[in-house]
Amino acid sequence: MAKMSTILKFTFVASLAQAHFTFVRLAHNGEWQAPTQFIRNKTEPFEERSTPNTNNNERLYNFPTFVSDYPESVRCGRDNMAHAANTEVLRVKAGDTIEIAHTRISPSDWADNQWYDCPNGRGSCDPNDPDWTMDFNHPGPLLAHLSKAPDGTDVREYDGSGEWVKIYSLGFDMNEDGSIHWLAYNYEKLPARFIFDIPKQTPAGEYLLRLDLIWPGLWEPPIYVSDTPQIYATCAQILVESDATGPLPEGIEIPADLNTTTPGMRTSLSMYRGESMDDGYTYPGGLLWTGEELVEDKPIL
Ligand SMILES: *[C@@H]1O[C@H](CO)[C@@H](O)[C@H](O)[C@H]1NC(C)=O
Ligand SMILES: *[C@@H]1O[C@H](CO)[C@@H](O)[C@H](O)[C@H]1NC(C)=O
Ligand SMILES: [Cu+2]
Repeated sequence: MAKMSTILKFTFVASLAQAHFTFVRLAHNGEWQAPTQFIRNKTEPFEERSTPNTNNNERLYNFPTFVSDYPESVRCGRDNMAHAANTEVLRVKAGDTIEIAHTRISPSDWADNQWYDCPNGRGSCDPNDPDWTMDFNHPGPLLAHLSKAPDGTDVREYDGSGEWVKIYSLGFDMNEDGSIHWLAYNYEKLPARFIFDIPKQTPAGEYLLRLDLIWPGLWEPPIYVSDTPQIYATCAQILVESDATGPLPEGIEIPADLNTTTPGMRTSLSMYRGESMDDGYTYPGGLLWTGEELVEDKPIL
């Protein structure tokens, strides 16, 4: 039964009001900031260019982005550059702690009680849910990347076309029976919290901090069974103060390295259903920087 309900949930089409999700808010050292205060907003509705495997190029606020949409949309969300100049830059110290929060509620329905009255100090919640739970409707890894604005460039003018270094990922745990449990998705129940540090070794400068949850595409070689991967990117603008003297390690480029065939971006039908992990599965988004070294970002089994 559990399996059956999982399959049904994966194929449900959510209502427009609570369709999909967007990361909209961050806490700095435990203190929640206003929604979109340091995070570039999105434009809705927004017309993406025509993309394969998607029948609707007009996207609303919480809709997914596909890897073949405009590169800017894949990097930091739909029309984000139009909002960059009006978005504040959060001043942090290397080593500071960030928490992020998402919402599934459309901006036209945003109300204070879904940000400021949430149980247990969470940064977002759904007052219409009996448990105030702000859930996710898709499984997949949650990722955070940093991209440094080129020297002399204001981060509010930076489009993210440089390299991106992964500093955090939250994937799945393995159940005793070999099935997998995505920690953000949690079967549409209360998600894990997303708390991570800006590595102490991060060089001083202005950065984009990219937040995403990727629903990998379903791949049954040699053909796609379902849609391409779904991406839910937003970017915060931060200024990192730091005494670090080392360089930032090599990162990935977006969208080139978040494509349909790059590691982690697609799974077998069995993994899609949560029944098992594909051999050698690696989370998407490149290597993970611990601050000390770059490591392969594989599930901990
Ligand atoms: C963010 O964008 C949404 C949708 O375009 C809009 O409704 C909302 O007012 C914007 N928020 C801010 C703070 O600009
Ligand atoms: C993504 O992969 C497709 C198919 O291999 C390719 O045509 C496309 O150019 C790639 N996109 C990017 C941005 O690299
Ligand atoms: Cu979706």
